[in-house]
Amino acid sequence: FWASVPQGPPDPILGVSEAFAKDQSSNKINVGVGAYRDENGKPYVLESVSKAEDILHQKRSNKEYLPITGEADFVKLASELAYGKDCKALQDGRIAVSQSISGTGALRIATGFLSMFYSGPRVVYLPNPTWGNHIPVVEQTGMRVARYRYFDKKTVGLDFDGMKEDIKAAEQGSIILLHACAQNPTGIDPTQDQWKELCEITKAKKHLVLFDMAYQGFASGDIIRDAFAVRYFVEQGHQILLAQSFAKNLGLYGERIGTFSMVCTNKEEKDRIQSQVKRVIRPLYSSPPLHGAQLVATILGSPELYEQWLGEVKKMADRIIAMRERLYDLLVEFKTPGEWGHIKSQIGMFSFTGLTPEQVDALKDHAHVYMTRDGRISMAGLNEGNIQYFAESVSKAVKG
Ligand code: PLP
Ligand code: TYF
Repeated sequence: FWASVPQGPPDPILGVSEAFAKDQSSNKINVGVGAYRDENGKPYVLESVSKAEDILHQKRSNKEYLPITGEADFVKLASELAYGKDCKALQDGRIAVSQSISGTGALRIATGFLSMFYSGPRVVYLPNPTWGNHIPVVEQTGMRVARYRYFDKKTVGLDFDGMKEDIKAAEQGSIILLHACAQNPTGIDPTQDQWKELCEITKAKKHLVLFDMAYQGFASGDIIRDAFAVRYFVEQGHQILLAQSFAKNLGLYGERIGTFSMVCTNKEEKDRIQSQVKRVIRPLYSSPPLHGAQLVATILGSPELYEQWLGEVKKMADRIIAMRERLYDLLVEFKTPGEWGHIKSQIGMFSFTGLTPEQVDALKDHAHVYMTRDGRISMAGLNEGNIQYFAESVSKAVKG
């Protein structure tokens, strides 16, 4: 049956973890995948999550199926977290929200829905560069991918003029995907003033904006501040689509918990939209998983656990910032050729170092240091125990 099926390529990011796992060296370092590690390099389970686990365990609740659109308390609390409790559209009951299989699942519902119902241009504009999985998630539903400029190699910053030009030049009514905060892989976000401009431009062109919010809390350490773009666009009347993930900010990677939502013009439209979102979800997985939704609802629904969680998000963000400063200082100390200020100015989980694919290969082959070939590093993979060796190895690779 399957003689003609060719070998598929490995995921460029998860493939790095596979190669890392095979390496026997004791000083190996994985700064590939974007998953938080604590100061000992270990996966981190948040204390607020552990407490919520205990509460759920005591409850001994049943394991019935959830509704297609998910656990009601979770969906309500999660959307308040993204849009803000005082969001008018939310209060009006005109945002269609569903639980999703984390951020990826939300994006897939989005493209599934768009491919069935969107009458505008069937093209999704993605930033260049972007998270690699965006491309197949769009293409699998028969939509086309186009790109807008985002990263300026010369300044190692945002190419804001190029971004605006490309978004303006896109056919009216195009779908524009925007990373809500802590852009992956560059670690560079528009400023609040730049967001305001983007809001106007996309509105003038009647573009449909799809926000991907996978790192709320990781950009600034402040959950509310990181929701600025999403909330501002909605305030300004944009009918956005939103993919929300709790993988990073609650450390719930494997629980696969998030939401997909669409801001509608009124409640009647929301009900119609929601009935069709259910039709997108049903053939994919019938209904979503229970446990992650209960965990998140327990935390967001308890003032005490919520406060504790905010502190834990800040702690993760602060540790990453401390690593940025330390890495910068060490690269300078080792007299590494080039300018490294961007390591400190970039935000979120990642730093886009500017290392070339050849330097990345050399780091793997000679130093057992693993990262994606675009030179992106996950800052969370660094800690006091390995950063000296990491910086020294990078310095050597750059000197050639
Ligand atoms: N979007 C971006 C930009 C990401 O970096 C990620 C990866 O973590 C996701 C979406 C989806 O992640 P998940 O499906 O684990 O929520
Ligand atoms: O960019 C990252 O590292 C995260 C994690 O197929 C990730 O977004 C990477 C690849 C993938 C799923 C998640």
